[in-house]
Amino acid sequence: MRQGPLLSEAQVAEFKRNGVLILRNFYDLERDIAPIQQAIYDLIGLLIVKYRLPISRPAFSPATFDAGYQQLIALNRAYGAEIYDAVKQIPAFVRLVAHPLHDQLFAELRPGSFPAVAAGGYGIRIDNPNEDRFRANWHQEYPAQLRSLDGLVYWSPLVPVTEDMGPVEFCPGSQVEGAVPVHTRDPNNPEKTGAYSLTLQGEEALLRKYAHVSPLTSPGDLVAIDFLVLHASGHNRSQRSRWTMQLRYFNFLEPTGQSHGWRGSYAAGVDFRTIHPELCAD
Ligand SMILES: O=C(O)CCC(=O)C(=O)O
Ligand SMILES: [Fe+2]
Repeated sequence: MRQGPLLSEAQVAEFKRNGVLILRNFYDLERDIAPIQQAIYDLIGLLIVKYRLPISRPAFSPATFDAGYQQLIALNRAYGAEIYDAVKQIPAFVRLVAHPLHDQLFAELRPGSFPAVAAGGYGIRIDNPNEDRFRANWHQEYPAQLRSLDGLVYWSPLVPVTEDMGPVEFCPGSQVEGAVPVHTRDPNNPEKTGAYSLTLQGEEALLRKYAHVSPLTSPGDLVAIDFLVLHASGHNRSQRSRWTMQLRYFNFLEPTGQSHGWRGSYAAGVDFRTIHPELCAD
């Protein structure tokens, strides 16, 4: 385990300014990441056997842990949903969620906080090529997650994220807007439901106010994202699914979170409008 602070003063200042910070090689690939990739490989294998699919794969390697997945979803997209629900229950992933460095990082980015893991606020996204239904619109994390206004998403890829894979787009500095009201329907994407359907009030004008960045990242890298910073999924126009991990921490000491008892949002079966009617723009 590393000793002393994880971050330099410059990194803490950068995060304060931008609301987003990339930490290269934050995780130990062999110890933290490869076991998750191995388990995903094994789960894909399990489905190939379960459904007797004519898919053959090379032996496991971290670089190609998802071999067979594109053929699997081409045969039946529902197999992909089965994998998606399964992978967040991989023990090595749940261990990563509670990685000791995560509370330390939170404490360094939010001095004086009491860090907490957002229950149900973790999972592994599989952004399939040319599939837009589950893309995240421009959003802030807070309405979709609640828990506390002061929170961080920890985002980390399991594959090297290339330009054509649609890296996440951020508006650095936009956290100063505070919580922005949202519409609960996406007129451009009526098929979207739940958290996916939220759209920001006055989105166009807001997005014009800030620069946009889409950093490229690799396995082992960690992106820390303020719960109030504006961000959106890119468009995956590559041949490979974009596998990325998300987990969320919040602060037990933040007053708004305390006032509603640190309740969760969609994943906890809560309609955020009952807690924050003022954040509903409908
Ligand atoms: O990976 C993505 O496309 C979006 C991720 C996101 O919105 C998040 O991690 O909070
Ligand atoms: Fe997000």
